[in-house]
Amino acid sequence: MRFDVVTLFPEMFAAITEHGITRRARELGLWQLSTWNPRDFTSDRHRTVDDRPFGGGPGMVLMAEPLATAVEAAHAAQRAAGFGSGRVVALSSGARPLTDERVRAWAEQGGATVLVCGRYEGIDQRFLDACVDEEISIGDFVLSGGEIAAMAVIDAVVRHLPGALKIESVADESFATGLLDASHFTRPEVWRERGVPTTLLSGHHAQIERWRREQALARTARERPDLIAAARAGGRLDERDEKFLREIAQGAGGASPPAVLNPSSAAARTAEHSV
Ligand code: 9D3
Repeated sequence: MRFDVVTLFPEMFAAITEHGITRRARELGLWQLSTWNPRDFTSDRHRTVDDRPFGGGPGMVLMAEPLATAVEAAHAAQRAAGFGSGRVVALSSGARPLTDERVRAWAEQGGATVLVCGRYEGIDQRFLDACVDEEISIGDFVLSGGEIAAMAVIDAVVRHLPGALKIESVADESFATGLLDASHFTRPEVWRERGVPTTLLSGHHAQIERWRREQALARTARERPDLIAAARAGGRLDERDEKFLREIAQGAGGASPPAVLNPSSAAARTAEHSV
């Protein structure tokens, strides 16, 4: 798999080439990265990549020509490396957010992609119309540019490539099950007077599995009730799950504060722990 990133800040991509799972996967040859700086595709003395918006307004707009020339260079390199000219995807704050489903499909499809990172107020619309196949965002919040979003996308896709993970993490299934993860604990068994849920120390694997399932159900019901509805609609909840959800809905009453005001329900959890 190959990513060619059009960016004014190529050095930022060291974050994924020099660290962690993405670094290892790249060293294993599972994916390649090249960066293309629009500044290197300018022809004026000042290497200008941006200009003031027609119609007025704050900030600067990335000019079409340096971006288009950079994309063409990226495509030529993709072809030379034995990939076809890949899809061109722009990271845009104004697009639909990427989903886990599309990330998995992307990893499965493989091949080459050109990612175009915006900066400043935005990108000349004519470049987007003429050269870009798709625009994606990573969520409804404002970043300073497309680079961190591009790295998030690459990270999300690469970890799905066969061989990228040392262990096929159960946590990775969290979106596959459609539920949030259960809590995790490690040594020491008591930390600052806080114990570990006794079930996890019991060695009863079936009980541990059930405890984790119920933790996941409870956390998801509290933090992301929309995911409970989706799991139900997708037939991913069995009768035991539904019974547990009815029980916690009873217990929750109407008086509990919104989850966001209840810092991870640490106090409630501690009460049932081993210390
Ligand atoms: C303050 C400027 N904004 C006016 C509403 C427009 C704007 C321009 C450029 C907002 C963000 C950006 C830079 N962001 C991205 O390029 C970006 C992004 C994001 O901000 N959030 C989530 N996903 C993405 S993908 C690219």
